Amino acid sequence: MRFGSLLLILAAAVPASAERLVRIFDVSPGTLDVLAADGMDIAAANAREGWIDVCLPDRETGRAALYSGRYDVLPVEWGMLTDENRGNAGAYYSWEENNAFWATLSAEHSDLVDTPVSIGTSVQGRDIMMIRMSSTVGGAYKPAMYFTALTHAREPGGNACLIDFADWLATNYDSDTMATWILDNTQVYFVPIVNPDTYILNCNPMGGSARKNQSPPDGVDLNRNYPYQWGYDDEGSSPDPYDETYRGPSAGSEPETQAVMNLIDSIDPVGGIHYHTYGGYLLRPFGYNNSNTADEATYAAWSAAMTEYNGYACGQCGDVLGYNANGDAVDWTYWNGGGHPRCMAMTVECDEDGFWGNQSDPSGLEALEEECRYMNIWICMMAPGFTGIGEQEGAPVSGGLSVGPVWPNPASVSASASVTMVSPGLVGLRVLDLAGRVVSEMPGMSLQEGASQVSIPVDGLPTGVYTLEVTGQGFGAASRFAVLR
Ligand code: 0X9
Ligand code: ZN
Repeated sequence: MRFGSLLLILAAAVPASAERLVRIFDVSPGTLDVLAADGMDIAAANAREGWIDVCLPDRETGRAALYSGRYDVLPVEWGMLTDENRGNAGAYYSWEENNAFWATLSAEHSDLVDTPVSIGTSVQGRDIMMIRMSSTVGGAYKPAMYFTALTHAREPGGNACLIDFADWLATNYDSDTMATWILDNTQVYFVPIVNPDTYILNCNPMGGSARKNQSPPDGVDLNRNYPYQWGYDDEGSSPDPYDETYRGPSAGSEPETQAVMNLIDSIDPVGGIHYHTYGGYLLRPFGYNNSNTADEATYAAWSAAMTEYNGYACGQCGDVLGYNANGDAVDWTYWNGGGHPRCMAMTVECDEDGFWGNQSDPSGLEALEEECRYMNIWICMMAPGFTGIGEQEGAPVSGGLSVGPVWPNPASVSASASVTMVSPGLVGLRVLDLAGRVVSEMPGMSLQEGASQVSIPVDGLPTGVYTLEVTGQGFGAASRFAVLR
């Protein structure tokens, strides 16, 4: 007892070394390189507005003057947990609160939420937990979606967005068309805390803003450790073990990286989001050299639709943040050269004030969760209809007829599909929306034996995921496709 109170007094007498976020304005394109060369910890950046936030020890905030005539020392709670919020993460969710939330969600919705399972252990031996959600309704093949958070241990806003989305899905299943469609047609995999060791340290006792994992001597930046183009160059990714963007001794060296990789390689997701904070961005590959992927047109269209309401800035991280970064999770997850097909992977940088800005503001956190929820819903409803991304080619032959994939997919002006008949006969073609409503019906047509190309009217359809249904001679077949406007 006496020993315990002595420890408490000592702890109160030694102030934690406070870290402050400092916003440097009017930065030129080269400023980031200079900051990185000086070993500065970049917290966030906005290339279009010309500012960079850096993390500096409390007594050294004046160093910002070296880089610009204009800078602001940001409020202390933007950069760290305040004393009263240590241990419980304030309005955010601590490690313990996460464990309780996911266990309760799975117990209360056991038909929708699997029991949390470990997909690997961290450097310090903590379980990295994964939770799968899906309903018992639906076919044998249900495409996977993935969502991760807290790769960077000081970014709890993304974790809150995952908790909100999982809770929304479970609570609204059967009453909301989109929640029902997502759980009936997909499997949603959550990894809410990729980097538990440092997250726990950041919550208690440090209240801090550490980014890397706990690998000796100073941690590895897990978002530089993924094997695709790992160490391509030293821009935004460092070979120096003491740098905040240290990429590790080898590609995929870290147990936390391996846990996420093993999961993605085993579930072959069609799409998903790696959550980070902050700035208000929706980012897409490639981050390593700022080049477009083969799916740039689709990424651009999805990004515009996903940010319709929250106004997040979209693009590659080189364009939006102003720096490239190799070895990051989104490039590797998109890439099909590892153990999974290519996947429409994206990064969200939540729009909030610093890392811990909503710690005492639950309403701010709720607003953040809501603005991100729409992006989560949208990608879950769109990615499964995007042929070539995981989707099985066409639909299985059902009795006397079969239908191939709709092309192009996504469609906008016109589309067609190949219908194969075992014997000549009359067929009916309908297009259904996600709620199963008939949105267009074509006049019955008679088809010859073998394959015929039929055109599908898509010009009047809004952006969304649809099913082409073909029926005839007592049989039916279907093919899913997307329309993008
Ligand atoms: O630098 C990062 O790892 C991310 N920003 S953060 O402030 N959370 O550290 C951005 C990574 C974005 N990468 C790609 N779009 N490829
Ligand atoms: Zn991050």
